[in-house]
Amino acid sequence: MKILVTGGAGFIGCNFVKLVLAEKPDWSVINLDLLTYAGNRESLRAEESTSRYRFVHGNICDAALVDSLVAEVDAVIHFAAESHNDNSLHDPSPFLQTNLIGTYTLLEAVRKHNKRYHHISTDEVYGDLELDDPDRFHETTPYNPSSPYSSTKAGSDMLVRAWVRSFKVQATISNCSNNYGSYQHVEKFIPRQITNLIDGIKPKLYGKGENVRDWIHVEDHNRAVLEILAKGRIGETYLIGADGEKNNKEVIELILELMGHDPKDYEHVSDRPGHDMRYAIDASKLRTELGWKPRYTAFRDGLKATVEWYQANQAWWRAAKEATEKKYAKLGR
Ligand code: NAD
Ligand code: TDX
Repeated sequence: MKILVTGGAGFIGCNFVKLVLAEKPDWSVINLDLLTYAGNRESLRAEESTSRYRFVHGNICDAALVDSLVAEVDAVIHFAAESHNDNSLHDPSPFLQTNLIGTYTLLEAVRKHNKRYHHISTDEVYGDLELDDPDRFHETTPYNPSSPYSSTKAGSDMLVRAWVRSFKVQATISNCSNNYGSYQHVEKFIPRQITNLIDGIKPKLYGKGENVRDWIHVEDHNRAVLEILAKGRIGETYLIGADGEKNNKEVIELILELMGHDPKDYEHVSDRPGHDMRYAIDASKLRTELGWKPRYTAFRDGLKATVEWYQANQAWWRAAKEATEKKYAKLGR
């Protein structure tokens, strides 16, 4: 099996490539990545010496390049995206380009070459829930995205569904909740707070911190993607989540405690405009149909290992940290 991974220099994509190379000895991987501010080639530098891995620096909107790479492989797993809500509120334009035009470009290539395609998406396409809502998101929840980021991801999902129906493209979609783990960009909530503490800066909580996210370890997400690739039904959507609901205040307090600080020693900063209140996934379809279950069931242990990874790998995040905190300072957050 030869696969094309897009966005493999990003957080989830690089963890996916590592998992595939480690556990699928007869698979080879091409990683197409533009190396935007969010991509880091160092994440897979060691793998570059493996003949089963090839890095291609390029844009998923480049139709000729995408066409030639898709022609070479059996399947495409599409992770590449502009992925940060705060950035999308500041400048939506690259989100429209990469998330919509990039997905369209890939779909046209997989249609032409009749290749298997898996689309990585987010639970944010469903909008948000009230804190006391008894229901969670499931595969039939109506789309109701809130931000430029989530609306472009929702649009990309719709393109995939239309290409399946109209052109019989062999595609599946997964919508996952918030991931945590190693190699996540320091602009995101958990790595930002860990690296703040390493640098002697107080963690920053948006608003009151009551917003709930449904945390899943990145490896559990990627193992679910492998199950969908192996056994998922074409045209189907699978929600991925590990019953990991926590509010932001709880997460920040746990990071402070794990790093030996007073759990109350954080700062409230101005809230994100339109801030989604709660995400929560019902992953029954994935569990019952494909037999997937998460391996990281103790959030505290997964978070502790993540803290240790950022402490031990400062060279990986140092350059991005400075640029990120300059950006947040301009936003007053
Ligand atoms: P990330 O921002 O860490 O990585 C994105 C990668 O895509 C980067 O390496 C970047 O260089 C690359 N990229 C961006 N534009 C590109 C382009 N035009 N052409 C080629 N490469 C390009 O993102 P992530 O957190 O790893 O997310 C990966 C995917 O998972 C995204 O589709 C995201 O919507 C989805 N997702 C993320 C989460 C999460 O919690 N991080 C949860 C659910 C779904
Ligand atoms: O400094 C911060 N303080 C804070 O309180 C940051 C950066 C965030 N937050 C809050 C905002 C959110 O409620 O923490 C929560 C998580 O924020 P992010 O890490 O920015 O993630 P979120 O906006 O929930 O989106 C993430 O999960 C779904 C990913 O970035 C998306 O790519 C994915 O689709």
